[in-house]
Amino acid sequence: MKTFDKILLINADYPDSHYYFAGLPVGIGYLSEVLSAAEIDNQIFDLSLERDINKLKKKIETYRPSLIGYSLFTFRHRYNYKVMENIKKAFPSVPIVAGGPHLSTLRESVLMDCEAIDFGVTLEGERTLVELCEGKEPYRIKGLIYRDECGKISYSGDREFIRDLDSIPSPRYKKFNLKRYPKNMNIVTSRGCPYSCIYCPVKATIGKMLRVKSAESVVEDFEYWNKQGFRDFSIADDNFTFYQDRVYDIADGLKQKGLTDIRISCGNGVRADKVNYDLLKRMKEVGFYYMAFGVEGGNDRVLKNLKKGENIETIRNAVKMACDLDYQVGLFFLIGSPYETRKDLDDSIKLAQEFPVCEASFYNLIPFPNTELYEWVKKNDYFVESPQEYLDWASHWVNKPLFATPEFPYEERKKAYHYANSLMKKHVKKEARKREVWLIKQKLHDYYGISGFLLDAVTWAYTLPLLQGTREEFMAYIRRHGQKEDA
Ligand code: B12
Ligand code: SF4
Repeated sequence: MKTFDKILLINADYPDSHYYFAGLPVGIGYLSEVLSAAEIDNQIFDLSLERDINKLKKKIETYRPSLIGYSLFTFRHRYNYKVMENIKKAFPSVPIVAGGPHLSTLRESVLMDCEAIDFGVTLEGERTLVELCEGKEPYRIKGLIYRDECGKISYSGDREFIRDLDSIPSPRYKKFNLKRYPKNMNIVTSRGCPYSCIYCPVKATIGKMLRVKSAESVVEDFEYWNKQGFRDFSIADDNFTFYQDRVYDIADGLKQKGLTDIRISCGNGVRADKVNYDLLKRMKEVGFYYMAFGVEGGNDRVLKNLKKGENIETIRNAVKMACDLDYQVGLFFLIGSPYETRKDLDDSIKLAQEFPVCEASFYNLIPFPNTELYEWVKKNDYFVESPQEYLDWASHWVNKPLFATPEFPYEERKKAYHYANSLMKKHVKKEARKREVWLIKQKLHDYYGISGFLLDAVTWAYTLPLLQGTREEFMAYIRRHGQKEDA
């Protein structure tokens, strides 16, 4: 007899943000799959898609779950606490279990701050959730935060990582209405990252130990989604190229399976010291077209202070290789790393300007709890916003420095963000347009099945009137056409 036999999994909403409707949630995809494998009935409600709490309540009324699972990032957690409180008020007898990066980062304090949450799950949720549903006593379930009979919040300790990722089924999103999501499939082929970058929350959210899926199983995922009509894929790993042999095997597998008409982007960033010319060339041959690099700083002193474990020469070489191989390249930089000065930032800007990239973004650093950066800012009393406040709204797209140092004061940081991003907008203009034209060309090819000279001619005719326009007009044009195509 299962304690919970009907689970409604909810993807959080992030209102008023750049991240409104972020696409298919991979974590919930995995959870739904393992619940189904354990013969536990489950359904999904994606609040970021529906954006209507009344609709959610209706869903609960009709589906009548015995447990509600809520997936949370730290970003906009307060709004989602309110949603859970609202649900609890309407359905007091249905327990709520919350999981996701927010729970792993802030742990017991989440249950202290939101009384509506009955259970919290840290790190990977698959096995913890199934054990909870199967009725194991909470104190015996590793990875579970729970309230005991006296209401005291307890934690049973971290669960061991799933070492063999092939042992859990890959998400197939059978419970999702796939038609309502962008036709770009997120693929996650590994979990964890062994590096020690001082600002990175990944070790808290999914662990420092790197676990990877086998090349065969990754190729199977591509093949499955390609058969469902998907041609665009985004690798969302933190460290996709760590084991280079595996990447070669994936490339061989894609070729053997005849998956020659797919496009793969590495938009979450790869490490410059984990690629080389031959590897990038091989990846390009099998459909990889976009490569982002987390550069972070413009000189070795800044990189050393971030414990990035790379130097500028390695980064410069890797970016050059990717540009030479005609990848669309994105570069990400941080503003205000420990001991960074305004002059150091000029090194970052100069570095970005060396390359014909289609994207270069500068972000204010976010100190996440349980990172070395957070402790450093706290120890030095450098916060200008209180973590309790900014953890709710800080994103890389908001120009509000969260801390400031004597070397790089608040106002200078703000100006630097604006200055660097404005300069980059101009710098990437040409390549960004090329990318947009290229994307239109791919869409024309997909929709009308044309290729070769005819495709070039149609793309030219389609995009020519726009090439004189501003970037904004151009983007508006693409959006309009995107809508038409999707309708
Ligand atoms: C892909 C991704 C995104 C995508 C999201 C796509 C999507 N729809 O899911 C996009 C680009 C939109 C995105 C945006 C942002 N992201 Co992001 N993202 C990631 C990334 C790279 C991979 C996430 C993933 O799919 N992992 C694979 C799955 C299997 O793991 P998972 O999602 O964590 O799910 C597991 C567990 O968390 C748990 N779980 C999850 N939900 C639930 C629910 C229940 C009920 C249970 C029991 C368990 C459970 O079980 C799952 C299976 O094991 C992670 C890095 C990472 N490695 O975690 C960062 C990461 C999660 N993002 C992060 C951040 C900061 C952001 C942004 C705020 C960026 C910014 N600074 O502006 C925004 C906020 C967006 C938002 N919605 O809140 C941080 C999170 C820190 C935190 N404490 O919240 C991470 C760790 C990256 C980082 N280095 O900073 N992101
Ligand atoms: S390499 Fe990337 S994912 Fe790994 S610790 Fe550094 S920033 Fe985080």
